[in-house]
Amino acid sequence: MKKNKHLKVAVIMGSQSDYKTMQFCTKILKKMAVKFETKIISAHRTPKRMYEFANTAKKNNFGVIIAGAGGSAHLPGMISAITSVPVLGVPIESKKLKGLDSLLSIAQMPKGIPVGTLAIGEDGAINAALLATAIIANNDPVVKKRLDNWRLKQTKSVKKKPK
Ligand code: RP5
Repeated sequence: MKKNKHLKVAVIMGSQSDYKTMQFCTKILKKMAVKFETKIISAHRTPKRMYEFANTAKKNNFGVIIAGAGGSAHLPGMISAITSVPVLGVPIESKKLKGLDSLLSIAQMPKGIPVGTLAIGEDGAINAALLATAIIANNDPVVKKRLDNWRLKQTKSVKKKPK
């Protein structure tokens, strides 16, 4: 079997405090049976850990990196600067600015080093997992089928009339 046939997703976050948001992401990945690993990596508190992780991400068979960060949320951009593995950024809702700081920090990457930016908080964490699943599904028909079924179930759950 080719090594990259079953690429993993890395779910990284700047702090333990981000996990209450990022667990919405891991719940979806579990549902989709997509292989993932979680890690706390802070761009400013653990810069060596950040470099080491990003520098070995491709070799370690990660096909997508989801990075949650809050405030001056430089983690996703820094990771993307080190590796060409696609990076999806989840802006964590911050206490002072309600995540607008995180959103703008992640979305406003200058050209050349992209970060796919999701919505602030829980919605972003869930959509990051769905997007990562879709990326993995490009090379994995079983994951694609699971994702398609999940979407179909969601569609069917929408009632035609309000009660
Ligand atoms: C960022 O600072 C983290 O991503 C987190 O959202 C924020 C606050 O971190 P803690 O002070 O809770 O560790 O680096």
